[in-house]
Amino acid sequence: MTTFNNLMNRSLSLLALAGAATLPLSAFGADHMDKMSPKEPMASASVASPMAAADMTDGVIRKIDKSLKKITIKHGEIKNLEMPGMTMVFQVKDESLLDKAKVGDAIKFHAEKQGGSIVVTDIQPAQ
Ligand SMILES: [Cu+2]
Repeated sequence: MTTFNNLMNRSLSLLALAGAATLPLSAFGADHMDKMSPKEPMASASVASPMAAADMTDGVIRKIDKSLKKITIKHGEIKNLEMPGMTMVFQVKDESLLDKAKVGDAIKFHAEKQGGSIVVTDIQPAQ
């Protein structure tokens, strides 16, 4: 009996935590959480990943190759990839990201791992 009550208390407090975390999200988010096991260890990681997608990194464009969809960026630390600052070549997700880009531009960009390579998915002018 004691073990059962302890388990119930733990599950309830985990559910309460999950509910609080999804409060600012849509009804879909809350519904999604209801179907998850409260003991699911990946629950917090899957909640955190959409926020990691917004990580922008400072950089300066060194080289652009539109035909190969590649851009060379001297970049600061990329926190979501745990990469220190360096100059390197990135693949870009979409060629149109290079339309407004010019060599020497200071930018903020988002890069993430996609299928084993690092891909730039967003480029914005630095403020
Ligand atoms: Cu790098």
